Amino acid sequence: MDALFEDLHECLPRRESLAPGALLLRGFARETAPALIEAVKAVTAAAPFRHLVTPGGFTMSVAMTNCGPLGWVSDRTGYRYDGRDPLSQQPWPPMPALFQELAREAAEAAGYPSFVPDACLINRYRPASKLSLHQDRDERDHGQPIVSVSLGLPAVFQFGGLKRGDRVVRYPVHHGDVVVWGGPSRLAYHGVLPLADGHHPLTDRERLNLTFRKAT
Ligand code: MD3
Ligand code: FE
Repeated sequence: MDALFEDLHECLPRRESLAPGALLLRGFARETAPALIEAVKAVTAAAPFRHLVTPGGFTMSVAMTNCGPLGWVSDRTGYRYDGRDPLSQQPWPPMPALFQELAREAAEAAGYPSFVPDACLINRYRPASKLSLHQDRDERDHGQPIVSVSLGLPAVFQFGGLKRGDRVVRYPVHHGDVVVWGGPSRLAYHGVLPLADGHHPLTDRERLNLTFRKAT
C-alpha cells in the first residue's frame, strides 16, 4: 500500500454514520488485527474454510467458517444456524475471548451496551470473490445488532434499503474498520463487490471479514 493512500485513509473521520442505525468505526480493530488474524488461523485449523452451496444450487465464491456456540451454514435444504460443523460433525471452535471483547466494545461504542454474540461467521475473500445483495434474517431477534470487522485487503460494501430494488450506496472499507448494523439498518440489503487483487502485509491477497451475531 502506498504512503499517499495511507495518509488519505488517516484523514477520514473515525466515526461515520452510514444510515440510521449503521455506524462505521474506522480503524477500531487496527491494533488488535494481528492477533485477530492469528486467532482466525487457529479456528480454521479445526474448522477449515469451505465454499457453501446456496439452496438454489450455486457455490458461493466467498469461503466461510464459524466459531462460537452457533455457526451459519447453507446447503441445498436452506440456511440455518447450527451448533455443529457439518464437515466434522463437531461443535464449532470456541469464540476466542479477543473476538468477544472486540464485538462487545464496538457494539457499546455504537450504543448497544450489552451485546453478547453467540455466533461469529468468518468470510474469506480472494480476488473476484463477491457477496451478492442479501439480507441477514436468519437470527431470531432483529433488535440485536450485527458487528462486522474487515481485515486485510480493502473492499467495497454495497448498502441498500429494506427492499431489494432500493437504491444502493457503495462504501469502501479498509483493514481494521468495524461497522455496527442495528436499528433501522438491521434488515437492510447489503453485499460486497468483487474483491480487487492486491497485497496486504498481514493477509497477502485475501480479505477476511468477521461478523458477530446473536443468533438465538
Ligand atoms: C448491513 N458479510 O456475512 S459485512 C455476511 O464483508 C455479510 O463479508 C459481508 O454480509 C462481508 O452476511 C458484509 C457487513 C454487513 C453485515 C451485516 C449487515 C452489513 C450489514 C446487516 C444488515 C445490514
Ligand atoms: Fe450479510
